[in-house]
Amino acid sequence: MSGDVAARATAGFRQRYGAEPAGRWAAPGRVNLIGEHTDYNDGFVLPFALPLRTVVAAALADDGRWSVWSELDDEPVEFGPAEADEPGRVDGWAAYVAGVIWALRAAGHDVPGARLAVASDVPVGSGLSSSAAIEAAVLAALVDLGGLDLPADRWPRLAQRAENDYVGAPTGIMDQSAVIRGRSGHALFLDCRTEEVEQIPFDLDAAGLAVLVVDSRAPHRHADGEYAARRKSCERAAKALGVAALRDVATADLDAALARLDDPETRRRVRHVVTEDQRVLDTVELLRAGRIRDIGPLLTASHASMRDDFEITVPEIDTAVEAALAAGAYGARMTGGGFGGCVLALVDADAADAVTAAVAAAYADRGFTAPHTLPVLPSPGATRLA
Ligand code: GAF
Repeated sequence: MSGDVAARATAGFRQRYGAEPAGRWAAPGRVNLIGEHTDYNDGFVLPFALPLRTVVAAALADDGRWSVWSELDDEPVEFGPAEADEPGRVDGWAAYVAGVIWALRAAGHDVPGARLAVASDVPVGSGLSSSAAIEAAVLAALVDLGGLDLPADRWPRLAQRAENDYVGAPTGIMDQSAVIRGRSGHALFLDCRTEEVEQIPFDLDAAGLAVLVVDSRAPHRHADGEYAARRKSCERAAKALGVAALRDVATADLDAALARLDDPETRRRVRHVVTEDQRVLDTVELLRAGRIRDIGPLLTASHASMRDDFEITVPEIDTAVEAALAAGAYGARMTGGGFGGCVLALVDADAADAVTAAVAAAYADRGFTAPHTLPVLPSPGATRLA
């Protein structure tokens, strides 16, 4: 896969369907600056959209069916309303497309038949939300092509429904919100209960800073089952504490809440979520005051909490964080659901190469597969391309 991602989607469309697409729609991947496993606890998150994007080239089809080609496969996947209306009937990567169609139809929208070709620079399985990217790009294409009456602030919930109920992954609303509502130069402060957002200025260039994303290349270890288990354990804890969600446990009441829980593992899970919500709020305060460097210790504390309390990190991830910090990063943490995926590190722009090299050297010492590191800037969310 080489060349510009939009050109690849267009070329794929022409080759598969022998016609010109009516348009091209793009949606990015995301990283989460801070606020992990807080979204499904009705809490706070602070992600931003990446410059890496998924592009869908598409046109209407008058047979009322859908055909989707992706550069991950040779042949297009084809289906009609019967398959789209039954969660699970379409599987693999195409389930994210069918899921969006399912969620639109379930919400009463008249989804037009379409042909779609998908190309992506968002790596699959790295924890950068390639699934939310394809959901959002397909959603943008179908809303536009069909002239559907669906304002963009309702897209995240709809895309989440596709993932929860069609694909069957019990994720929260962070990823879809980030890739749809992200804005260049800003992090998205999202209250996952009310879906209220505030765009928080995060101008790395002006501050002489960089955010490095390190793809740990760690094999995913039971990520789906462990994610679902964490979610269940949080829901059980909320019930035991008599609150609607762990977001309702105030930081000042944390010790009292922990004292009411018998199981030490559950106490650790609750402590992570409640302290992580507070770290998001503290990070937002610092960024509002323009103090970007000062968020470093909060990022690192978030990592320690995920490692020790939520227990979702793996050796490759911890190694990358430690090496980045030892090489002078202001802060570093795992980003995303865990059990592999990526680390982000906040560094001086002119230290980016040294930190990248230090992480690679630490990996080599431990005999891990070489990591892949790239600097990223907060980028725009889902959009139609010119
Ligand atoms: C994954 C999920 F999709 C998100 O909803 C969120 O829970 C995240 O893990 C952890 O913060 O990306």
